[in-house]
Amino acid sequence: MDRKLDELLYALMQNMMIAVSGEKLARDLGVSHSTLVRWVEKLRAAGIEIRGELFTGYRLVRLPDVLLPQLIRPRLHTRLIARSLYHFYDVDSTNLFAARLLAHGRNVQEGTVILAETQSAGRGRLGRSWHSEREAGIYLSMVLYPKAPPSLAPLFTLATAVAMHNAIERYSGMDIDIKWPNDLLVGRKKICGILSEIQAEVDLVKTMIIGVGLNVNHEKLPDDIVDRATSLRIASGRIQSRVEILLEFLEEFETIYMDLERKGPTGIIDQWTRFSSFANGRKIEVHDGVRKVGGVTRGLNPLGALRIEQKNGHIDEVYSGDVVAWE
Ligand code: BT5
Repeated sequence: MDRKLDELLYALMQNMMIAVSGEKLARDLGVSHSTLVRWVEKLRAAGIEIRGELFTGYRLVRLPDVLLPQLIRPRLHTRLIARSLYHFYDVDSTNLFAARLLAHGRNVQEGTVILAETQSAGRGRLGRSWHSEREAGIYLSMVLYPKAPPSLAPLFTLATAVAMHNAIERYSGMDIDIKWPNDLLVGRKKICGILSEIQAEVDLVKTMIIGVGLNVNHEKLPDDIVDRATSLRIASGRIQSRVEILLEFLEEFETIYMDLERKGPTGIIDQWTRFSSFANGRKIEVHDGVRKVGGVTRGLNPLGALRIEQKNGHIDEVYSGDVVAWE
């Protein structure tokens, strides 16, 4: 369904300033008048402003900022990532959609990307939710089959954070920090979160779904997170292009992912350590789900675990968790 809406929107975008007759649109898209009217209503319901009706012709009121595959595909130079691309105006969660694709046993190509304009049930880690304002953020999931043991899984989350860090800095010139393990920050506020979910056998990851949520053009964030979350637009004072950031990210992620598989984790650990103010000498407290570990950060171990030096000099290695306090 959403693929059809994409085709209709793309046809309208190609005739931005003039009304296109409903008859011509229906003919070009190979559908009946009543179907066309239904699709126009669906696009309107998704917040796209379309003036006119079947007999007067349809016209876009303004150029919508939508992550249309028709705009993305021709500009993408990747060999693996996003060669297969799904785009939704509304979905519960892109990670859940990816999981359903895999569960239905379809032949899901490695690198498949699922994009959404909004999510009704966007998910964070440990059952938390992800605020997904329509057309304001990038909400995506990638399906991967890394040939790696489960112990290396955290490295792929770090790799994703580094790729998004590089993409945003390259596109906008903004200064982006990486907070261990999976957040990007501007100043002390979160702009991006990553949710990696794996299905694994004892010694091999079978499938990995990496979900990324980035706040791009939000003008404000909900009251419950406003004191610790922000968007690129709020932080920079400028509207930012979701399409450009997305393209940068997909290409950067492919390079880093292939390097990780070919050359091992050293490169990614080096980059993460350079870009994160949390890597070294930072006084923090981490909760790993079982215990709290407090101390001073001393870099990552080769598997991507954070090394924390406690007061007595003992070094703890933490593989996952939340930073609950930091200075
Ligand atoms: C994360 O979890 O940060 C992972 C978020 C992943 C979201 C993407 S969107 C596409 C894909 N499909 C999904 O369904 N999910 C992924 P965590 O570290 O647990 O942080 C969640 C916490 O961040 C929440 O409890 C809030 O406090 C806060 N939060 C929620 N929405 C936010 C937002 N838009 N910006 C900043 N912080 C937010």
